[in-house]
Parts: sequence; C-alpha cells; structure tokens
Amino acid sequence: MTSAPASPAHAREAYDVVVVGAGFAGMYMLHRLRGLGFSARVYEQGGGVGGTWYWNRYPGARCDVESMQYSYSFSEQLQQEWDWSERYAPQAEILKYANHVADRFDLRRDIQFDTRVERAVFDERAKRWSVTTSGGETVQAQFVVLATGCLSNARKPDIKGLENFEGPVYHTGNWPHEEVDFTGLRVGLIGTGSSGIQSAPVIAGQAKHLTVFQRTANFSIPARNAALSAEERDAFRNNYPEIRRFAREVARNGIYAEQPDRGALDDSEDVRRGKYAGRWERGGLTFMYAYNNLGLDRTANDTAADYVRGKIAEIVRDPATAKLLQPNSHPIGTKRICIDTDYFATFNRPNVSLVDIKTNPIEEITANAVRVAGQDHEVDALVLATGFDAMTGSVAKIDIHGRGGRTLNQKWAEGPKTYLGLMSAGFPNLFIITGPGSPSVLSNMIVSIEQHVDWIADCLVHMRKDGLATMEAGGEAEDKWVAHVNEVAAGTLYPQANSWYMGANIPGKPRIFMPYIGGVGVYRRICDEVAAKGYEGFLIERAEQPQAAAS
Ligand code: NA7
Repeated sequence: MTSAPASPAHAREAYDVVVVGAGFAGMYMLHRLRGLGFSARVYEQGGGVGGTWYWNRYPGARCDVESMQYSYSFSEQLQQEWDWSERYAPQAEILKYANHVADRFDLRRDIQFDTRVERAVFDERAKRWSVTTSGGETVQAQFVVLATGCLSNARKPDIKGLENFEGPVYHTGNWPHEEVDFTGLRVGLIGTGSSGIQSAPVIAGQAKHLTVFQRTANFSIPARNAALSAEERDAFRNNYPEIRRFAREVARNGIYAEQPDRGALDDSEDVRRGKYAGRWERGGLTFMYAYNNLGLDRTANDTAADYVRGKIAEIVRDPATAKLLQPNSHPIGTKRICIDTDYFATFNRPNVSLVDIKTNPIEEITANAVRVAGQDHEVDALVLATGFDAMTGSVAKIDIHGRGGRTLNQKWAEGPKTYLGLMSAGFPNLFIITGPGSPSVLSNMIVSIEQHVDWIADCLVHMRKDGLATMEAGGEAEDKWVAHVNEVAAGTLYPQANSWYMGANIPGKPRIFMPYIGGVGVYRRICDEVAAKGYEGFLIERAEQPQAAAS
C-alpha cells in the first residue's frame, strides 16, 4: 500500500469529503454537503469559481444552451431572481452568475483557490483518502468527489515550430484575464470547433487580418442570439416546474424543447425543407430535433446535412471558400454541433481568409508565420482553438491510487471504465461528477450535474445512516455498464465521427465513445433504481466500529 507524503503541519486535517474543482459541479456539491452536515473542503486550481467559464474567456464565448435552461434549478429563489440578459449569455455573465451563487450560498469559505489536487491515495486499512495539493498540504477524507469538468484540460497542439513563434500565442481554453486587443494585427486562428467558430467573427471585427486554418469543416447553426425581454424571462419562470421536470425526466439531452414525433424520411422533400428552414430561422441546438432519427439513420441525417451545406453555399460568396466550409467528413450532429453568430458570413469580409490544412497540414510555425504547402501565412498573433483532452483529461492529471496502489491512469489506459459514470472499480469512495459513462457532454451540463450531485449526496447520507465505511463499483456491474454504453453508442451514427467524444482528437488516446447516449431521463431512472435496490452493483463495506460522526 502506498502512502502519501504528509506535511506535518497539516497531517491531522481531515474532512468527510474533499471536492476537486469549484465549477458548477463543485459548487453545488459543496452546497449540498454542507446542508447535510458533512465537512467538506473544495480545492480549485483557478483563482475563482466557475470552472469552464473561468478559463474560457475568449472573444465571443457563450454557452450553446439557452441561459434560462443553463442555470441551477435547486433554488427556486435563485431561478426566480437572477435576470439573464440574453438568450445565450456571454461568458462574462455566466461567470458573474457563478460568483453570485458562491456569494449567495456563502461557498467561498470552504474553497481553497489557486490550489491543484496533485495526488489522492486510498489507504485500505484506514479506509480514507490522503489528498495532496500543489501547496504541499495533505489532508485525509473519507470521500473524494471529482468535479473536475469534462472540458477543462486545454490542449496545446503538437505543431512543429510552435515554440519558435515570436508573437503572442493564446489558447481559447486558457484565455488571459486582461483584455486582448487584436487591433491592427494579423491573427492566425487554428481550429474550427465551437471555440474557433464563436471567436472568428469577433476577432475578424477587430484584427487587421484574420487567417483561419481549418482541418475539419464543421456544421454550425445560427444562434439568433438576442436580448431577453422581461416577458420572455417570465414565461420561463412561470413555467419552471414543468420545464425543469421535462428537462430532467423526458428530454434526451436535458433541454426543454418540443420533441420530434417522426423521422426525416416520413415527410416529402418540400415539407422537410420547410421544417429545416423554420429551425434554421429559429436558431440554436434544436435544429437537430427537426426529426427523431437524425442521429440514427444516415439517409435521414444526410437530408439535414445537405440543408446546412446549402445554407453555407448561400451565405458565402466565394464558391471555393463555401465549398471548403461545407462539412463532408461526418454526419451532422456527430461532432458537437456549433451555434454561431455570423460565422459563415465572416468569410465574406475582405480581411478574412481560409486555409485548408486538411489537404496540406501545417508544415511548421516559424517566428512570424504559419507555413502550409510551402507558403508562409504571416501573422502577428496566434489563437489556438484546438480543444481539450475531453472527459478524462483533468482526471488523468491527478495521480490517483486506489486499491493495491493501482492508479486510475493504469486502469483507464485502454479507455475509461466506470459504473454509471459515477465510480470506477478499485477506487472506493471516489465519485466522479458527469464522468465518462454518463450523459454529461451530450446533455445540458447543469441538469446532469444536479442529478449526479443529488445522487451522490443521497448515497453519502445512506452510508452515514447505515454506518458504511466504503462503497465502490463492482467489477461485474462495471463491465456490464461499459458494454451497455458501447452498445447504445454503436446503434447511432456518433461513432462515425473523429470527435472528442471518441477521444479521436488526442493522438494515442483510445477510441471509445465516452458519454452515455441513452438519454438523460433514461439514465436518471437507471441511477434511481440502482439506489432503490440498495445500490445494486456496488460493493459495500461496513465500518468495523462506529464511524466518527460526520460533523
Ligand atoms: P473542439 O471542438 O475539439 O475543436 C478543436 C478544433 O481544433 C477542431 O477544429 C480540430 O480539428 C482543431 N485541431 C485540433 N488539433 C489540431 C491540430 N493539431 N492542427 C490543426 N487543427 C487542430 O474544441 P472547442 O474548444 O472548439 O470546443 C469544445 C467544446 O466546448 C464544444 O464542443 C462545446 O461543447 C464547448 P479536427 O476537428 O480535430 O480535425
């Protein structure tokens, strides 16, 4: 058994629960734990709360789920009082909301900022975790909850010569806190996922010239963002009980929206085009709810993809640029669909150019240029919108030792294995919020976060009541769950894309479809049934003697 180095000054510090991360998951977890009388310490590597919204400060950053739904539901007063200004709130406003929640529920006193959790070691004899931070502090805890986020490990691409570039290099996922001014500069933007697509129009409006380096063309739907009127806010607020119920129990992805009742091929071409046109005009993620089989049937999917390709050709004046911007490598929706404001129209600006780096990958970055096919594209600043080591990246950065000293990274070397996305066999009392194997990134994250936090909170109460020392995923239940997650994914078009859902954006990462695609409502019922059957599939160890009362 490995034991963690202990700093004598802090060696006696002990908590019921250590929570890693103070994003939306960590904050709500802390709130629930406190309310239940558990002692808890939250460690957060950033200087403030907000997680994703703390780091992703790039120009144009917004959530792709509407604000009235991308918000906590646990406090009726909070959801009635907070005024979202726009249909899709900008990053700064979401961060302000996170800070408001931290103040309103007095969370900060139990959060230690600017502190990473470096290592967590399970002591099998004491049945406790030893958690070591970047500050050299070691604390003991019965439980550890990883609220580390799915998209929080920004990835710098391995491009030859990047370190030789003499101008500033920014990553959208780790943007400076000070304002970045691109006025008068030639900017190179690498990456055309959601972050690149949101930032390109804003950067183009400021910079002297913007060159977008595109590896994979992406599907994007207009956001149709607009200010929210008091009436619109009230319409949501008055209907919140139903909206929240529907999002939790019925919607596949945790978003209240009308559900399609037919497949794309059940309508004539005219009717279908009319439906797509209506969705395009309305804007937003619900474009994909035009029909109920767009994620399942390639022919059906093609009708939606063709419609979007047609819109790109209509918007972009230069036919060669339009052609390059039309996605052809994956079914629509199998990579996270993007929501934009004027992205395609940005390529009509005289100060914007598009460079195809699929046909000719970037050869090298020099002191002042990006070299593609022997041509130097001179730039003064570089923006990397190259994404994240998604879902497992932030967990993998922590040196976690479970039973027998085995690390989580060793166990997950062939891909993440969990039971319900909540726990991994061999790692007792270690919970993951929105982990791989749960709907997580395929859903409205806040809906999934609240469900996981509530489930974990109930589980801890159950353990305290029954005097249980440890709980962990059983190996058999875990294997079955992993097989189920894969089986459900295999019945869809999703595995056809080289997406970060599959780990395909990270060279060498195992290709496994990580999120659970069975739907938020279905998944919630499964989790509830497991709990109702006495945590079926989990292994439970009783305390040898009565547990020290949890504060
Ligand atoms: P994404 O969606 O992972 O997009 C990253 C983009 O960067 C994508 O276009 C990649 O091309 C491109 N990329 C990645 N590595 C390279 C290299 N080495 N060279 C060239 N281009 C590269 O990340 P985002 O930050 O945009 O969005 C993540 C999620 O955040 C989003 O889905 C929302 O849920 C919010 P590729 O497609 O891999 O060919």
